[in-house]
Amino acid sequence: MTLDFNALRELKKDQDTFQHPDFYAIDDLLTDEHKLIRNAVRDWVKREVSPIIEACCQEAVFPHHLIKGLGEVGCFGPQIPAEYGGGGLDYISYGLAMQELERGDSGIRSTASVQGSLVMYPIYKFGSEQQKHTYLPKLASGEWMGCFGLTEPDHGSDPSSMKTRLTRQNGKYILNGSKMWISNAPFADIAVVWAMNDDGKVQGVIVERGMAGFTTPETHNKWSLRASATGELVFDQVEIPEENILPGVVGLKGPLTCLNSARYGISWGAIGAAMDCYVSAVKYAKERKQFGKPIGAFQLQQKKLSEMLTEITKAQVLTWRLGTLMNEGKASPAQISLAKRNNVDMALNIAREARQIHGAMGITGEYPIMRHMANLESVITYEGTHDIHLLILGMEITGENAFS
Ligand code: TGC
Ligand code: FAD
Repeated sequence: MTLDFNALRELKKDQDTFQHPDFYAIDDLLTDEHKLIRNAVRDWVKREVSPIIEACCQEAVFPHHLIKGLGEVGCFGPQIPAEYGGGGLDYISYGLAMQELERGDSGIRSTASVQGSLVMYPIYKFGSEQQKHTYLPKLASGEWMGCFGLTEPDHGSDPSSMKTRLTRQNGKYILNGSKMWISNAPFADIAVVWAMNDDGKVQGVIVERGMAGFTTPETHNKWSLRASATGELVFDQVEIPEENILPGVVGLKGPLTCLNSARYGISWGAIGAAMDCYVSAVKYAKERKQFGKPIGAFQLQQKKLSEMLTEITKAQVLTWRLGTLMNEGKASPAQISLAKRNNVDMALNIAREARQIHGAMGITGEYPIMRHMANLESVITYEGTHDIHLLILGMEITGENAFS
């Protein structure tokens, strides 16, 4: 399906007038730089994403043309040092950028968080100087796109049982196996892939499109994240040059360290989706009249709206504090799990309540509600499911591992 993006942009120009709720004046805790980044991404989303995103989701089209703009507005690796092409910004700036992108659509935030936290970050953290200089600047600008392969058809929550193998054969490294549910896979130029080496340890490698035996079939028929491209990574005797192996880490802590950064970004992103649903619900409740009054005059609707604002405000305070801990290098994986788990669940509940406030209109593409709700069904599953994050917290509290 070909969409006329220029026509859509013209048709829906200036229609997105979003202002974020800030009941506890969280803005007072932000620096001028934070607000600058937040506003720049928000303006870009209003101009480039909002007018086209509904059509993209309806038609299940990934808007490739947005990649350049995402790079220009600094959404690819804002937390990566500037010497490698990143934004050199702090974690609150990174979080605010993810919030604004997900306010537009979870799929667009997904594209950016995979690129920044799951492709650039491992290369920055675990790569050689040569790998950093070769890949990071091109990934920061969006000239190259990447994806992150951890999940396999038979191993999602339990990546330590992965089957993908990196073996030494006749002095060469050979990769065999497959990954599934990989965001950006169908168009990625490179893939950061985690495989089991000959010592039975997880090892990261950079696989480049065009390497013989490497294919990326697209996954179709999704009811969620329809504006994001998802696919498989298939490795059939792929020869990996030694310089493509990430030298800085061995073991599952490699991919899990990257997930800390991405899960943190999601905790902010989910607030964006929740805000969009809340703002739409408030407007609708004030305008829609039944029984001679705006529905917002009825107690039941006020309860829904009050609880939404309460939950958004709690999530804003939580993520701001987590951001300061991230900046100080003190955020623990369990603290990140708490925020990802709480905020995505919060956003999904708000989407469901907002859908009810919009009545039948809530199921249409006239409003963003159903799109956010369907997207959040993926967000609550990827980067560690809702239940896995609960078990991470349970282990932190009790010292007992209830995973296995
Ligand atoms: P376990 O034995 O607990 O740990 C193995 C090693 O890893 C260390 N570790 C961590 N290191 C850094 N950060 C963390 N969060 C860490 N968690 C654990 C740990 O200290 C240990 O190190 P060492 O040195 O002793 O070896 O591992 P386990 O096999 O028992 O698994 C634990 C569990 C279940 C929590 C983990 O496997 C897990 O988180 N599973 C969920 C899998 C997941 O989140 N997959 C996400 C795939 S990527 C994705 O979804 C991208 S979507 C992107 C988008 O579109 O936005
Ligand atoms: P399973 O692990 O099979 O879990 C099924 C159910 O069992 C869940 O409810 C889970 O909570 C529960 N469960 C599992 N283990 C336990 C336990 N020990 N105790 C209690 N309950 C348990 N992966 C990547 O590597 N890269 C990507 O870019 C990526 N993008 C994605 C994009 C989308 C749109 C989606 C939907 C997924 C993506 N994923 C990606 C995969 C994602 O990370 C996995 O789907 C997720 O980790 C869960 O794995 P699974 O789907 O195999 O579920």
